[in-house]
Amino acid sequence: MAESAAPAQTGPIAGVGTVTAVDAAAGTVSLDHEAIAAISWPAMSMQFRVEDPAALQGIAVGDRVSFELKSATESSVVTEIAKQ
Ligand SMILES: [Cu+2]
Repeated sequence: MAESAAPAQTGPIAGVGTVTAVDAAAGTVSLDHEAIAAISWPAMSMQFRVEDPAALQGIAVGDRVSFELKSATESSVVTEIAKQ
């Protein structure tokens, strides 16, 4: 266990989940994601904006994915998404 208090999460935040909807034209993806402890999120279904819609190439409904959120303050923005 670390001696110091945990610093605020400033960098990308990793998560995993399943794609429930994808709209490359709109640059959005909906994920049924697992809990993300770094930002105290329980598991839930929600829609994200994808920073670069090209990242959605090859991503389809039902895919199991790992993804990164931009930061704790921009947690609705996906910066990376990849099939597991
Ligand atoms: Cu969520």
